[in-house]
Amino acid sequence: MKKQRILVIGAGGQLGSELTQGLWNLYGKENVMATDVKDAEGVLATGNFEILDVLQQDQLFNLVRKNQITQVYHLAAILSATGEKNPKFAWHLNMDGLINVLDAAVEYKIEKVYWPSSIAAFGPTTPKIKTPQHTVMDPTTIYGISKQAGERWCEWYFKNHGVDVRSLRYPGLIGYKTKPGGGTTDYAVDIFFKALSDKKFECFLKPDTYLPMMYMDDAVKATLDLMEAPAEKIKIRSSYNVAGMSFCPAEIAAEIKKHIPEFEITYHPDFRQAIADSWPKSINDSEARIDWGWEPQFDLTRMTKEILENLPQLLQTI
Ligand code: AKB
Repeated sequence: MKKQRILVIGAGGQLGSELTQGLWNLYGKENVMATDVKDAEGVLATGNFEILDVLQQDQLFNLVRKNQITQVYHLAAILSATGEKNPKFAWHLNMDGLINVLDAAVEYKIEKVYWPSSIAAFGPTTPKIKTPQHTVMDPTTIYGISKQAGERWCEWYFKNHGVDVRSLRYPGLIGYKTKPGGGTTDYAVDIFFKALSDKKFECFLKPDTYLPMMYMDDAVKATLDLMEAPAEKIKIRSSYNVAGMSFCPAEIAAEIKKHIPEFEITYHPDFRQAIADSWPKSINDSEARIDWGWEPQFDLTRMTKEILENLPQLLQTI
């Protein structure tokens, strides 16, 4: 089998840093080149790392050529809440970054490309419960519009240039090792940090706002399972629905209270409430289960226990 040389773009982010470590385990640290616009921090700095701005096509093409890259994981993006504050830049980064990567795949015959879509590609008239794979998509945020357009670009490069591009529509991702930035679902990460430090948390969403969510270990597993599946099993070249769990702020607060009885949550909804209200509450991921065997491992109870058992130790080392 040909040796794989992996490029991760946006490796310093919430998903990127954990996915890079998953790729180290699979392909060996020496075969993974992690990149970001900012310097490497923490564990990332122990592997191959270079600064890369995906918008600089020359930089990207040179790096791919010099390192004989065979697979790209392109994760650099502006998320939903931050995107609304700087819509033109969000569009520029999210779209032109993706097109630069797809062009590099054509130019250098990259074997496989991974690009994440999101539940944000759905909109207010999408069926909200068990949202199907193929349905109405009318995203209202610039982030969501860029994800929907990105899905179409991926499918187009697959059909017209044969690029083996694969994608997942992630729910809100919850991890504790790296803090997320700029998402609407990020309250479900911050709540753990505040529960430990202050024993209280002010939530920017209403108590009964259900959203699809996924624990980081499941997100890494889903991504690697999708990328490792034989090409003929990948029937969807836009992006696959994947589900982990679905909960609202009141439910995650109640789960945390089981471990930290004095924990209290208060609610002060802001502009992110409208974003959350435009998204599905739960996802039907039967295509992913049938086509390449997707199955999540974590529910709310297991995830909460795992985070509250491990986060205090990690906070001591920072
Ligand atoms: C966000 O909240 O913007 C992201 C997402 C759902 O894609 N976490």
